[in-house]
Amino acid sequence: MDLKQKLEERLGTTLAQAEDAEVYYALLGLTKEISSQKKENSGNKKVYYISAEFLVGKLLSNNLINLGIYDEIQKLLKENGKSLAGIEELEPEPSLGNGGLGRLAACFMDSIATLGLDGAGIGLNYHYGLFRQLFEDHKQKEMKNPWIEKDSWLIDTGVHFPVSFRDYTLTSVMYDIDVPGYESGINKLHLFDVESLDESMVGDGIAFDKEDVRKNLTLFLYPDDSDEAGQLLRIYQQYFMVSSGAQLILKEMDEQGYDLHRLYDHVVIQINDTHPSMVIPELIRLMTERGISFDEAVEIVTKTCAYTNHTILAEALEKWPLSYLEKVVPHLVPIIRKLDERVKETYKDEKVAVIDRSGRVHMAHMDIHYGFSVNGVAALHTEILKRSELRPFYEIYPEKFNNKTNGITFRRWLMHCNPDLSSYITELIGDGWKKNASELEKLLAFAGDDKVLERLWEIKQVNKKRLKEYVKMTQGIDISEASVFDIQIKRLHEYKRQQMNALFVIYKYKEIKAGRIPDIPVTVIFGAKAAPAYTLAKDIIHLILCLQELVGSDPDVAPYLKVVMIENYNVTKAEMLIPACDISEQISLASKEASGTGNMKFMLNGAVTLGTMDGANVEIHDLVGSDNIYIFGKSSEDVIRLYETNGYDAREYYESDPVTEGLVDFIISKEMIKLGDPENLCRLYKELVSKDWFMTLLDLKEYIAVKEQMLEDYKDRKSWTGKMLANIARAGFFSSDRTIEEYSRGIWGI
Ligand code: 26Q
Repeated sequence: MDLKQKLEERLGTTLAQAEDAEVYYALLGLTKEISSQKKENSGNKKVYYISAEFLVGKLLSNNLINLGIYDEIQKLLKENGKSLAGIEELEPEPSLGNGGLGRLAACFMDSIATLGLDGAGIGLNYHYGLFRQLFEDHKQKEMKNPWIEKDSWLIDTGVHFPVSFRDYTLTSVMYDIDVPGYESGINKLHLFDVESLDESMVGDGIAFDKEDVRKNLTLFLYPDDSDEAGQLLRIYQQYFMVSSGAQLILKEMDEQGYDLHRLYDHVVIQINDTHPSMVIPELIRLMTERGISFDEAVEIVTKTCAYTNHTILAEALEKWPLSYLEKVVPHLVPIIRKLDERVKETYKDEKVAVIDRSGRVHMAHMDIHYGFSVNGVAALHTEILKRSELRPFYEIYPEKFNNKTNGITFRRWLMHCNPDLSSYITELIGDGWKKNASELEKLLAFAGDDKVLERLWEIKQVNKKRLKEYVKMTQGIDISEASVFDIQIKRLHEYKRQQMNALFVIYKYKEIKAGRIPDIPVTVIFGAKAAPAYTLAKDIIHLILCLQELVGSDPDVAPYLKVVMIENYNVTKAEMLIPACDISEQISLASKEASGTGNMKFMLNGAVTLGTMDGANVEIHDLVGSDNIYIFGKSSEDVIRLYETNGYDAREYYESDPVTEGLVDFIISKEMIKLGDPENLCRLYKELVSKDWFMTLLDLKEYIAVKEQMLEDYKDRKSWTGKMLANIARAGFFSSDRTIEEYSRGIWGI
């Protein structure tokens, strides 16, 4: 295939003469054409991964890599005076997810295609992904975040379905995004959109008329759900997604000539958290419409659906009031009532009811009773589900529970984001690791090889320099690649404890002010979006931005300590930050982070973890051993006990330790009040000393001590690079190819 000729045909001019933007669209078109000619993965059983979020990120480089033409295109562009990196900047990022759950769905699509499995994603085509974050007056401001241009990755399939709500029927239109596997066939990501959508109802920000559902249904990812209109819109979205998906599945069954009575022989539906749970009553409804008895429909659906739990935070477990469902999807209500009655006939324990005494539908409970599999996303998380959160269910259905530790695609999170490390690994151990990630262990043979360790250091330095230049260009902040890059990037949430890291910054600031100068400077980097209605999360962003200014403008401190909060953290920025990291901050309150996947990305790129024994950190610890990870903090058992016994008293920690007191007090010191908004700072201060629901002060002192130890150990370059190597070599387990093989064998039977 002559790629140059094909591109120039699309351009109508020579590559050398074309503008970057023209080249981008030509590459987009060519990539779509090449993947359309690939064979679709097929089989006699197909997995449908239904998810309200697919955080795919930019697709150009990823697809070029997976189609096997990345190197050729890169060379071609270079020969014609263009850079692929520059052209990629023109691609808008589809931010169709909030964080971990959405990014996991995208990694899974990549691995399902790579393993050649028959599968498809089902989701929604949000026109504005997660909001674009701006900083103004040290505060987060939300702007709309469009990604669909005249030419985009979307393919209009012409397929549509009617979706009926109480008051009207909408038409869903199916768009596809091709998902090419790495040197394999392709699968489809089906994103449903509403035909009657009206983008003009949105200004610059993210405000819009929540009532006018016909015009707004797919405008935004998870609009603010702090009021009733927001929650109803969420139910509209969820039903729109699952009804379209269920109709598609039945249509494909018909086309294959399969017997609907044996749906489960040909179809498995993986329900990604409870957001798509209405697919259960909807499928039952559609099957009874086709003449199957209610009882049989229930049995068929139960053998077809599998549920993944991603959280144990009570506030994130969906419970919809029946009255809301009556307003949106009254035709599902009698079905849900019947499903609830069956449960109540068999089990007296109120804790396992589908509908509780207050008339709320527990979506997870419906999934567990009417699905054949329940999985957690890391070993510890699954154990906590079995032992505490879902214990009554585990007692009824022990055989349904299983663990599938999360994973990440090494195509995006190593080959694409860190090409230098990627080719060096290949130079050392060959390229078998790209298809068989456990081969990374061959790197252990170089554990004592100074030349190899030195090269790992150099690659890290190059990546740090690249980040430094980017930070300077985009945010005007000077940082030095000679400093330790300490990075915490993830959604802003109290349980993830960005506030604890901010308290470390205050500690370091005070140390330096007192003349205790660190031998190696430290750069503490944050990236995080806060939900628009999450007040405390926004207060924490305010604190960090104030610290960024305080530290950066103090000539006594700035040479030794910098704080950078990256604006509008997203997948594209993660791809730049992760390869440049020395210390990976994974400091959630033990028992609260189901798995984490950023932790895996950092490890794979040679960062050393500073973390609690939470989520997949536990498995990282098991793999690398205590010498190659820094662990601190109370165990999940201790934390769970503290919650059960009401045993944590923030004020006690605050008052009994002068160091802790000094750090927390600093939040409302005159230096800070001068820079920031007293309302935000005082609210955060009060929260920390009087409530502190996620126990920041519990682990603070140990956190500071262990981080100091880490900074000390960093000085011994040989020993540090040894830790880097150990982390890279042991990361193979966290390939999403491994995770998907486990789903495939253990749940899907494909
Ligand atoms: C629920 C109700 C109402 C409105 C919104 C929601 C909602 C939205 C998004 C609840 C949860 C989410 C997202 C959860 C999520 O991203 N969980 C993360 O999943 C990752 C993949 O399994 C894990 O690695 C993380 O530990 C987990 O936090």
